[in-house]
Amino acid sequence: MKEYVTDNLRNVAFVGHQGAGKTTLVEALLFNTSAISRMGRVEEKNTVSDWDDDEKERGVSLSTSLIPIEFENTKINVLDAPGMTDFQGEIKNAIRVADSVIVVVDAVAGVEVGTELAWEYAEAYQQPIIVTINKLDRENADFQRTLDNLKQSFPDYKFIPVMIPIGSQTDFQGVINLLTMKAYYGSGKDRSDLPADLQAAADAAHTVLVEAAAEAEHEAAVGLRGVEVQLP
Ligand SMILES: Nc1nc2c(ncn2[C@@H]2O[C@H](COP(=O)(O)OP(=O)(O)O)[C@@H](O)[C@H]2O)c(=O)[nH]1
Ligand SMILES: [Mg+2]
Repeated sequence: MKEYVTDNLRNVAFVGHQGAGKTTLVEALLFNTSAISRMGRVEEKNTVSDWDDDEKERGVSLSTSLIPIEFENTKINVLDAPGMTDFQGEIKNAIRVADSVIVVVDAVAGVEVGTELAWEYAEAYQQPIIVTINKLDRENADFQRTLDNLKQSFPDYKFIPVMIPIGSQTDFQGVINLLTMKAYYGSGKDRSDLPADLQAAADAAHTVLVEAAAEAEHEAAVGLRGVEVQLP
């Protein structure tokens, strides 16, 4: 792997409740950046991140794996942390050493104990948080319900979608990126125009995103931070 200068290095912790899909997401990122030619599956005990025999046996992550991913001249050191609350130390340390945190949430189960625990640590270390709502292809998955659940669970935070789903459950087809205002289907490599029936919803969500970015920029400019927290 080539050498990267600090400006092109990112350390990102993947956290969330056990089974939300963190390890599978890391596998998909490795596949979509061509680091691997075939996507492994947790059930097949052949993912890159769950390399430990105990992890393969139990089908869960037991310790934090460090997975380098290269994307657009940037090296992203992904810290795939366990989700089980037994491994709080691993979760806390992954969050402490990261630059930002991705909280993975299951769109069927919504916010779970492991989600709250990871959020607490991310807040304590004042980490920027990105939420990935996962498993939208599963029965009973609901993007809006999960978003509302997040807002209720973490009222001090603003949740602004950057992508919205196309279809849901068995009809889940892909996502609309509200930055590029393009649709991405399947593995997401190919982009296309928005489906006509989602144009209005995408325009409205795009406006909310642009306004939130402008507001955040304004807040940053006037130096207001809002919530003060005590480290545990
Ligand atoms: N249907 C569906 N299953 C998923 C998805 N992501 C993960 N899974 C399954 O959910 C289970 C837990 O996934 P895993 O990546 O180990 O979750 P982790 O504990 O958060 O690392 C595995 O059986 C995965 O195959 C998804 O987007 N859709
Ligand atoms: Mg895992």
